[in-house]
Amino acid sequence: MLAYFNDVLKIPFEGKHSTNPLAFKEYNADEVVFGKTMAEHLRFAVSYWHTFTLTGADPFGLPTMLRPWDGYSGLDLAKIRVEAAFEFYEKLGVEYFCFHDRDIAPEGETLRETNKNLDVIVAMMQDYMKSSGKKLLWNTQNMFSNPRFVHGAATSPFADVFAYAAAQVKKSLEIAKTLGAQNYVFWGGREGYETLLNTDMKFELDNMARLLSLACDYADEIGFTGQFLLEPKPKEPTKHQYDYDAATSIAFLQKYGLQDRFKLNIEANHAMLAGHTFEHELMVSRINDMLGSVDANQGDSLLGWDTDEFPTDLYSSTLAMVQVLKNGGLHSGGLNFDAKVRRGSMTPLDLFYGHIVGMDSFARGLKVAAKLVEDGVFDQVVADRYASYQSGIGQEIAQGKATMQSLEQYVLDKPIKLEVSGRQELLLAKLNQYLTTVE
Ligand code: XUL
Ligand code: CO
Repeated sequence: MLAYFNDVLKIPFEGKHSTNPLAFKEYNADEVVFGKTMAEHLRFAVSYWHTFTLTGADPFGLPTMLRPWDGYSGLDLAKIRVEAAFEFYEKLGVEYFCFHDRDIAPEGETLRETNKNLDVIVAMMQDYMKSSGKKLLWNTQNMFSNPRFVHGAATSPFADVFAYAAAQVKKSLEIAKTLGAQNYVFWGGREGYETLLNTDMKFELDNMARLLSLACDYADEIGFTGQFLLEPKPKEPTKHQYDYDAATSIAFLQKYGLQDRFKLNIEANHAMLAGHTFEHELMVSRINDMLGSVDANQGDSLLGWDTDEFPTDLYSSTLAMVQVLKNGGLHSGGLNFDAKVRRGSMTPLDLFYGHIVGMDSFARGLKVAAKLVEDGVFDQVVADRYASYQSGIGQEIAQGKATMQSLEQYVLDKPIKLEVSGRQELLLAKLNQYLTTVE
């Protein structure tokens, strides 16, 4: 087979003190942590779009990326990308990948032609998946790039566009079934509004839910059993996106009776854009039994847009992994690197460096999180903090036995004096201690 990444051999684990830039320092796939191997906990996936499709172009500049597939176009380009992609997964030692329909095959003049192009590439992927054992974590549909989606997809005011969107989802679900996708994602980049002055919000939300319901019905019809995921994001490209954050998305799914079919795919950079931390969004999802999968990346707090950087922040990866462990794992989900190398990092080697630092950051996060959870470092503090609900009036409140009258009686003559510390600085010191000392 042709090799596209000739400078790179299979990335080995060499440990903390390795000076080899093409080696893992923390990620040791078979090492057992907290009862499972690192590979089983982390379930890393490569995003097809950032790594094989996008070019480094931004609103101010032309493509910068230097890629082994430069110079090809159309279906030839799509085929070479598949070959290169599977070589990349193998050398990196990642078991899963994710894609949008339009990442993997070019659009034709009609949907019929586009679907034919997809069939060619999907058949090729199926062969590669069989021989390599690599798996599809999820696929999704791109209903945001083509100008037909300028006013939305399922939420477009134009019925023809809704029909097109539905047909696109139908085809992508068939692909999910063919390739055995473990999950199926909906991220609605254009499902929102630019101005309320021309928007029937209620009708658009009803239609967004209608398409998700149609997708559930069609999945049942063709026997696709993967987990549906909705990916919250507050804005960009629309001014306001309807699945704003985890809480908004959960309320939306509950209102339309979709909560048992869907979980959430939580992305770190989207959390930041919504004014939340990554761990906040993970916790909101977890406590509602809605944490399905993760788009592992990071943003830049000085910028108001989705920079999709590879995750390197060890605080964030550690606190995220605490939530994942407390969720009992990600089940059919995984950690998908919805992340791109910077525009100036244009060589193929940078693709490896980006993924290696991302994988090492989450492996380190996993090890530290496992010890924090095992030692119950924060659990005891939290339990102590709410101890007043274990007996007396607190227990009556928690058990729903207290009434307005009984509560008033209880406090009427009782001075309330609170001199209990939240111990925030001590807890942060503990976190630092674990981050620097866990082996
Ligand atoms: C966009 C984004 C998407 C979804 C899949 O911000 O995160 O790539 O992950 O459509
Ligand atoms: Co994403």
